[in-house]
Amino acid sequence: MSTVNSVTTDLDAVVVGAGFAGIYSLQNLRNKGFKTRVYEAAGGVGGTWYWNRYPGARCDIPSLQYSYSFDETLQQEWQWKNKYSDQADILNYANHVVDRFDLRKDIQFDTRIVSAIFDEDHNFWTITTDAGESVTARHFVLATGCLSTSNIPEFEGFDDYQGKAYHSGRWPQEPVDLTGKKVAIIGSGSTAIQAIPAVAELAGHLYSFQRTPQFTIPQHNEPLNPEIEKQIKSRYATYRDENYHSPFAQEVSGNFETNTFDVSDEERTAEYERRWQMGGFAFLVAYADSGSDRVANETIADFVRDKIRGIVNDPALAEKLCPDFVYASKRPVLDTNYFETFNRDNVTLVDIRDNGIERFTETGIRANGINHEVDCVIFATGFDALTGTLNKMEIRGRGGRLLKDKWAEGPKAYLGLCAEGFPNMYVITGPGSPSVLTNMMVAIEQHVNFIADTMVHMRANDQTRIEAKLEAEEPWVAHVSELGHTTLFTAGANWYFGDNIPGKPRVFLPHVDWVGYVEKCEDVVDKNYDGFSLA
Ligand code: N01
Repeated sequence: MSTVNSVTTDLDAVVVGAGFAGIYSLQNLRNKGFKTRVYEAAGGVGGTWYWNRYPGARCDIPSLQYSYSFDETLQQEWQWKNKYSDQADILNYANHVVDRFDLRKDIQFDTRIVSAIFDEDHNFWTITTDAGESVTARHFVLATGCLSTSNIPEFEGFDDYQGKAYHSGRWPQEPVDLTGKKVAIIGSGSTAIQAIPAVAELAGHLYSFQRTPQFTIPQHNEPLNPEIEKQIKSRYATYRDENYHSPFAQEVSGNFETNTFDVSDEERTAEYERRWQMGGFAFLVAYADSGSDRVANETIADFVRDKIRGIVNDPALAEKLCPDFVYASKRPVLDTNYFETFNRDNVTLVDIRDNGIERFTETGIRANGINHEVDCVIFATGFDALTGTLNKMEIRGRGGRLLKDKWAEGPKAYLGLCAEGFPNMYVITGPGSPSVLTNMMVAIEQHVNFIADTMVHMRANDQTRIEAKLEAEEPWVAHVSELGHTTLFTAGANWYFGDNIPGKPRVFLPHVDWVGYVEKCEDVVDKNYDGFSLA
């Protein structure tokens, strides 16, 4: 509880969202003596892992890394089953952490925050729920997730369609029985590539509606090797620290000294084969220039296309599955038997590259002049990333200004964390921070630690207001964009730019250099919160 100018707030901090960012915010802030409450729209914790229950949902960061590092006993005790964990295991873990640290009592479920208004005379936020309840707090922490607002494109005739329809990111809590059903999956991104092999095992027939084929690398998931677990756990803190200081905040087997054409064709192909067998995101760092030079990058694209041609039996079908964009200009994907699935008799690729989906009908989806009758449609059509959820709330900062209006031409936040005009408000893994280009667990912990330490600093110095300065925010936004354009992440249409959402301003959202970002944050603190004004 805080008091300033004789105003006492109900809480020190309100946190929106009980995914991994919200859970750790609560744990950390409560530990530091801040009275904190989390509001969560869902009926349980887990965020992304609460909602994304579609068949095949799995993390593509190894379990021993995609987990909290903040508590040594927790990380030693918890046992993962697999090298890469599925949705159910990750959700179990989230629930375990919440119970282990007795956090549930400070989380209000089934409650959506609809507005937050800043009182600039007394430096606090009034936060209102969809039930009309209001609460005041000095600090307002948005742990709302990067991919939490589903994108369901508008399709002609959708209202006529009589079958079932689900978005992957709002999968029902009750089981969905796809056994023997005719199922359509729209999309070919990370979600669809996980769902297609799993649904094909269940469905009578699966139609994959593909607008843009994707590069995907085998994940090679397997039961967690006890020897590797033992070895990592014997030096877990050091291992975490090494990853914290590595590109993308994870263990990378990178070759940062040699360029692609420094080696012979044979040597390069052998290296790519090794990385194909290794799985994971190994291709992005195969050579120093893999992610920045188009010609170098094309050798990866050629290698993967040859793999597709080797896996898919029908040569014409294989060509339809071959992507023709710059590798990693869309988010790289990992799979389990994705291309193999197209050899099954019960799977049909519907190539909509040229004409798109014509319309929904009462019985299914019409494309290329054919009505594909289905019982169920799965929209694997992605998200309004990073800004969608924030812009839906009425967030008013100084002078009653709406965050959505400030961000009308694209999001602006210093360090991707704090927006000028919105004091005492923090966006965890927000636009302009490394977020989706990292191991999110590490990025979350880094942001939460920054916020909690800032609040401690303010408390120690009798300060009640922190705000990003415009003269720090503007160059930061330009820097994020410039840095992005030194890489091939920006070399195509992409949700990193908001290209998937009609009308969304085209701004490159993630900061591409995790290591540089962490150094910058440390430097900001060392220089007494350089770029912020504290009062
Ligand atoms: O969404 P996407 P996603 N008609 O936007 C297609 C994370 N993630 O849910 O490319 C027809 O990538 C669209 O086609 P196109 C990860 O960061 C992580 O798959 O626009 N098709 C595309 O194929 C990922 O990047 C994991 O031509 C339409 C697809 O829908 C992010 O979430 C697992 C269409 C959307 O792909 C989003 O992935 C899953 C239309 N009108 C997701 N509109 C992990 O493993 C869109 N599409 C951790």
